[in-house]
Amino acid sequence: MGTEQTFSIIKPNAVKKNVMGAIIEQFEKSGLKIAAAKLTVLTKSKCEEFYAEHKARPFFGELVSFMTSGPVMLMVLSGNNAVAKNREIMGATDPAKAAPGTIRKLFGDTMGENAVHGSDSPASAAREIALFFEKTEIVNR
Ligand code: FUP
Repeated sequence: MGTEQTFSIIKPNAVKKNVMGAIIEQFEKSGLKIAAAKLTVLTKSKCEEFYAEHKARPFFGELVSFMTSGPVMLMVLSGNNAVAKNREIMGATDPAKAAPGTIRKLFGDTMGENAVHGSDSPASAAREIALFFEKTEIVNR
């Protein structure tokens, strides 16, 4: 698998804990490179569009409310096998079940407030990146 891009979000609980640098260090240590980054607060409508696949789930309202509750860091990460690599270093969705040393184990609080988002496939990565970044905002690295 060659160089690919994935989409990452450092979620509001992790920004609040001031561990953006520590999380980015995990990305960089694993060989992933930041190709675009934006610190922002998501609007409700953009967040609902982003999580559209979860619209019917019972936790959807809570998820959108949390994800719009404070600043998030949106990133495009680039590297060899970036989608799978990022999923591996993030760990399981529930921090309590995430493997030792993973980002969610280190910095996640609960299933909902699990510190980071990462695309689950190259197709999701392409959709998610296009939702938040213009092509001209992404550098080649
Ligand atoms: P992941 O791909 O690991 O981010 O997990 P999902 O796509 O299944 O879930 C997306 C987000 O929904 C999670 F990050 C947190 C939230 N979620 C809950 O709050 N409760 C659940 O039971 C499942 C997911």
